[in-house]
Amino acid sequence: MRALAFATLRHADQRRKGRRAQPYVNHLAEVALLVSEATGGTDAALVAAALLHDVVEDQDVTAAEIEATFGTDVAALVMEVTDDKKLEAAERKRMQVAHAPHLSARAKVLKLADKTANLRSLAEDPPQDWSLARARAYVEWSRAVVEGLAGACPALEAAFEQAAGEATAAIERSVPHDTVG
Ligand SMILES: [Mn+2]
Repeated sequence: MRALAFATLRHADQRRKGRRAQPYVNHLAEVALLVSEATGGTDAALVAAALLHDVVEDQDVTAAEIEATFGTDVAALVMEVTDDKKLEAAERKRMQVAHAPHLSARAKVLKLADKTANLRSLAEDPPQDWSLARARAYVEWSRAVVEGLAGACPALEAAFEQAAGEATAAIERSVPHDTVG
């Protein structure tokens, strides 16, 4: 609950990119629920890390601050799923694919939950300014990352597959008819 309180304060003014501009904490709650269910409620530190997983990348919180407040285990999990912001966007995406197989087992579960939640969002409330090509590329990139997480959690991998299928269906439904064929 301390992690939830911390995350709600830090992400207070951040919104998702869809038309509904949902509060960013909705995403954090969804990822936390997915990892909680995937681990049968046995890994409170992983749930805390799920609530905090975007706070370094998006809100400029430091690893040291997370470690001081939540301990080394939670901080290490958050940093495992945090991109190096010194790199260009394309390189960061490439690194996620390259690093996925080498994450710890628990970070793989968190990564799977994040990618599942993001594709559900893409299906339900896609970013308004994304082209079809960008949305399709995002699904393909997500699949490439998740390939590297194979075996981490069969139930979440199935949930990801479902979300990826729904995202692709939603994207293709949105294609204007006069441009088909
Ligand atoms: Mn996320």
